[in-house]
Amino acid sequence: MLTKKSRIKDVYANPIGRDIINRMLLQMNINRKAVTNPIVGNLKIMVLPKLLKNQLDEGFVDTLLTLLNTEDETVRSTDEIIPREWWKEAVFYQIYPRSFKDSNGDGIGDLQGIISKLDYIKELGIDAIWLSPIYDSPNDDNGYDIRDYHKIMSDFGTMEDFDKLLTEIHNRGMRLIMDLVVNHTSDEHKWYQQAIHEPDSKYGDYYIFKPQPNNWTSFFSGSAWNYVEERNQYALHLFSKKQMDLNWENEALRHEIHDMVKWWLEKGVDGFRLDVINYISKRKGLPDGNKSIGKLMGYYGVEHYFYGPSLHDYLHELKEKVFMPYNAFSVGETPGAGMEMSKLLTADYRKELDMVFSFDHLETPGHTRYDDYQYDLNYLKSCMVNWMENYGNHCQPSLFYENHDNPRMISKINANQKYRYVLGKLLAVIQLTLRGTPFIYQGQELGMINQCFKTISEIRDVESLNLYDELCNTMKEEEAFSKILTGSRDHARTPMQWSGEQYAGFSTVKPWIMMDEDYKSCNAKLQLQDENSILRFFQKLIALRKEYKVIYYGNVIVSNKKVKDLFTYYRKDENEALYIEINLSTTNKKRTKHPKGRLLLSNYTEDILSSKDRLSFLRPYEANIWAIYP
Ligand code: ISL
Ligand code: CA
Repeated sequence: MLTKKSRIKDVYANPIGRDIINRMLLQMNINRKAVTNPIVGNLKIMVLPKLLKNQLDEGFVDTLLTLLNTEDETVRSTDEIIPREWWKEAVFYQIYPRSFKDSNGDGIGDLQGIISKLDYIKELGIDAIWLSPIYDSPNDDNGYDIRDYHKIMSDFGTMEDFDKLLTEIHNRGMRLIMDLVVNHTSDEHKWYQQAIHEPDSKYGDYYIFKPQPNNWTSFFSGSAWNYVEERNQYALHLFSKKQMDLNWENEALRHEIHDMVKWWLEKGVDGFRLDVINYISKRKGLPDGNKSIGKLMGYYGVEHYFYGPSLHDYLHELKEKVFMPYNAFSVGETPGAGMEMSKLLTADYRKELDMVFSFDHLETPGHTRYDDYQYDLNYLKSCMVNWMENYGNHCQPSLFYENHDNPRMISKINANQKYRYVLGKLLAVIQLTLRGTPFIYQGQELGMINQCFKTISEIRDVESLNLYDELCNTMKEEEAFSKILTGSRDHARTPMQWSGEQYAGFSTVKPWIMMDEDYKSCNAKLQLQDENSILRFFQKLIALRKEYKVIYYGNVIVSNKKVKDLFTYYRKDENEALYIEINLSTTNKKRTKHPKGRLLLSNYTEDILSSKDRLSFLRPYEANIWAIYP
């Protein structure tokens, strides 16, 4: 049992203690050495707030102790052989249906549109498709607010269209992963309607009601509570006012969710991506959030639900009763969960989730998505090295840069068009040659970048629109809009760029969200005809990954760790070996050694350099994959 008198090193030795202190240091952009050096390590934990320049108050230590005394198990490390699984070898492709392909000329992507592009996805080398939500929804948060789990959203088509899509995907030897949004439902879902109109019915306890709100805030701005006149109580919503959090403590509710998931698995779905799944267990009594943590994180109360007391029990139950009987795959979206928590959620012998998405590598320390800064690839290197060396063989990393909630990665790193495609290819080399399961987001394979939204009227995302309104209380509209422009999720939600025709071949009419002129030079049709395009490069890279199985389970041996702007590593097993060398900067980078082997793939196609130069340095953002002798 850890107490205020415990030493910082003992708290840091606790898996949850380490994750939380690392998160605070990341938020404050303080190097871990600040707490890992022996002098500090021997200090009592209660001095930590002072050490961290009083950005955290006394209450933080109490919260920390409450959290870490709920969990003392550490995932045992092993160098046993990694168990083989299809999802450890697969390349996943995420589709945001609303923006993928419109088949009936209403400007909105749909299921028949996806069916018409399955051959394109298959030729890319994809093994499994993750579909963002396609269920009936009033679209307050574009489908992440579900009204009926057993019905297809009318914008996207019918259940017949879905059955056809599933069959066509399976006919091509691919798998389909659905999005499971069960932390909350739409306030129009019949469960919620019955909960507020018949509070004494079994549904009355399906959601989280309180006589008075606490200080928790929503991720989409404002309080996390709606006043419900019908019950003269307040109802919790961590996201939009129309996304009501479910009460997972209610066993009847959990069983209804289990039955719903089984219903889709009976249809032949191969697995699920589980939306904000680490938020489903809230601390008993729903206490106020600690002010200093809230100020630092930007959201109040998060410490009471991002790793709740019954999370593991609920996930273990879901795995045993639902996923295992169908051998279904599961990947959890777990914002805020550190590496140790991720291990406890995914270690194969714990039978909870197969994988998680951790987001710590998407913003450099001290930055949030809405901060205007240039992302440093050396930070990506340090994150990847940390996960490759410390995640362990009981756990499978997920490898991604983009999804429907984040701006385009190329734009975050370097907006100079000159480097656009060579940089996109560099990112692909890292994502598809490290140990882990890659998730490619629609358009990433084309090198799509952020769009030039001109006015707030072109923005569609509830998170951006709410934040804009909030910012306009304290700043001018232009300033508020430029802040939105930096981090808006809409950058990832503009129409897929299929061709140079009008509306990029996405639709025959004006799409539901704007797009700028970029599609005229960046589109799938052009790139399929260009041997050196990034699309062709992704095809070759995925084919290489399937040929060199060392990439799936081989060891990762990183060299030049301390060399800035140079990321080099080996993939080795008893049969074969690869050497990957990458220049993370826009200046020529001296090589520390010349690989002896065969160059398999490079993001530089033309060999303009003399062999001598060829040997001595790497060009800007150059990334090469060599086959070397084991
Ligand atoms: O990054 C985020 C918070 O800092 C958010 O973009 C995101 O809300 C969070 O990662 C959870 O995302 C998921 O749940 C949301 C939905 O809006 C997102 O699209 C989904 O990915 C609520 O369902
Ligand atoms: Ca349509």
